[in-house]
Parts: sequence; structure tokens; C-alpha cells
Amino acid sequence: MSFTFKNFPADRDDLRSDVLAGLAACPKSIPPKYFYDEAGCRLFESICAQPEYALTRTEGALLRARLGEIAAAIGAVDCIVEPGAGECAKVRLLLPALHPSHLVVLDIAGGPLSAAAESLSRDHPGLAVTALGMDFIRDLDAAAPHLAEGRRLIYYPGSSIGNFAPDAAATLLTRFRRLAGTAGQLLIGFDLKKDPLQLHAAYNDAAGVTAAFNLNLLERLNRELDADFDTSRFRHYAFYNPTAGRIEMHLASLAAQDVSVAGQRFHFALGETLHTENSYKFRRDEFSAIATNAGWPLKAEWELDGFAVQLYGNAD
Ligand code: AVI
Repeated sequence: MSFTFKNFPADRDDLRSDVLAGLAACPKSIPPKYFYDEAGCRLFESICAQPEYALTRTEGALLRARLGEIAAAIGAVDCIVEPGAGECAKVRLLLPALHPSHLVVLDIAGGPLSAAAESLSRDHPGLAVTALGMDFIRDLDAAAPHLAEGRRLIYYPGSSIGNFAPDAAATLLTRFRRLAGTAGQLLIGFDLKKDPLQLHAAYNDAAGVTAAFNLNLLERLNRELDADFDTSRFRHYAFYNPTAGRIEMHLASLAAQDVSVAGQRFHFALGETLHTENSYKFRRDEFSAIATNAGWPLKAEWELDGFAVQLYGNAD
């Protein structure tokens, strides 16, 4: 078994400067990558198990049902790279069908990633596993020296691409292209546009797990930036914006209040929101237009119950 873990020191200064800039902006916002401290990672896993949040289960069912076909379309692969791998559960499905010699998993939450990747490596003794605790959104190029040569497949499941605005998604896909190289491929999963009430329910689960996930961001700022948010004075507020084609998550202030973060004071008016996440939903052609513009030719696609998986790369 070969397992390597490298942590690119999480920059507390990035959290501090991004949060202070986001709170000073109008409207207020914080990048969604900061949801994922250890508590946030656990809450996200729990969201994926909620009955209303079908996204993860549907993607798993699609991969299981079409794995033979997907593997045949991909062909031979030497190195799989999964940005935002989290629990490394999804890539486990691909391994027996693709037999890569090297797997590189990246995640901003280095601790949980390292534990999950080490356990995966124990289950696949012939596979070289490299785990990189890093903010790949900020500096994907830092991963390049850790990738094995040969045919690379970038795997980006879970509709994580939906958490980027269209311009930022295109930029990330262009960076994936550079990292994969001209012979590289991209296998990407994303949530499709569907009944807005179904989407609304997925981000407003009855058990309140998504609300806890959203509010945990304030608890994280209390813990790590010496902030004094009273979470009982903020409401999880998520809705589908049909014009923008996205779920928006906000934290709405239930009172006029001042909050201190890292020694600076910020005012929230009654009802003012802190915008914490966008989750874009696509039509298949809408998404392939973005990816094609980013240099990825579409090779094949699959769909199940409102979820799509597309394969990009040059035809062999
Ligand atoms: C990680 N990402 C794809 C999830 C999503 O659906 O946008 C994050 C999430 N936010 C609330 N629920 C799930």
C-alpha cells in the first residue's frame, strides 16, 4: 500500500480576509468553501443522507447502473484526480472499473480527507494514493507536481461545479483542462433543472440539517475569528431563483444587530441577509456549452432522475 498526505497549511489569513471583505460588501456574502470545517463536513455528509436531498443518491445509482458503459467510454486511465473528494466515497465506485495506478484526492478539509484517503488506500493495496489538503479553488497548480504522468481523468462529481457562478465555473474547468493535459478527460456530475418545489425541499430538509450546516458557518467564525454571532438571531433561508437558475442560501438577520468579527464591527439590518451559497442547476446543453467553451469537447453523457454525468475529452 502506498499512501502520501501533504497538507498545504490552511491559511487562516485567507479565511479572515475573505470574511472581512464579504461582510463589508453590499450585499454581504461569504464563499461557500468556508462551510467545510470538521463540523461542516460531518453536517454535509448528513445532508446527503436526508430524504429530500436526492442528488448524491441519484448520482450513485446512475454510476452503478451505467458503470460498464462509462468505463468503456473513458478507456484506459493511469491517474484519477478528484478535487473536493471529501469522504472519498464516490471515487470508490470507479476504481474497480477503471483500475488506475494512481489516485490523487484534493480537499480544503485536510484532516477528514487524510483519514478517508488512508482508509481507501488500505482497501486498494495496489493503488498509489496521494491526498492533498489544499484550497484547489485558489491554487490548483500546486497539485500538478503530485500527479502521475500518463492518461489523467479529472473526476468532479456531486454537482460541486454548481457552487460556482458561470464565469468562475468556466475558469475552474479551464484549469482542470490544463491540469489534465491534452490527452486528459473530465467526468463531471451535475444537478439538472427540475420542479422548483423539489429543489426547494432539498435545501430545506424537515430535520433541519441544511439549516444547521448553514448556521455552522457562523459558529465557525465564532470559533476561529473570535466573532460573537448569536446564531439564534439568524435564520437559514434557502430558495430557488428561477431567473438565475440557482438555489440561493442565505442567513437572514432576525433583528437589527451589530456583530464583531476579528476585532471589526458589522451592522445587520432587520431582515438583511448574508449570502452563503449558490447552487446552480443546469440543462445538459447549457452545461456542455460552458465546458466546451472551457476547452472540453463532449464525448458522452448519461442521465437519471434529474441528475446528469458528462464525459469530456478528445475523441481517441
Ligand atoms: C457541495 N454542494 C454540491 C452542495 C450543493 O447541493 O450545492 C452543498 C449543499 N448546500 C446545501 N446542501 C448541500
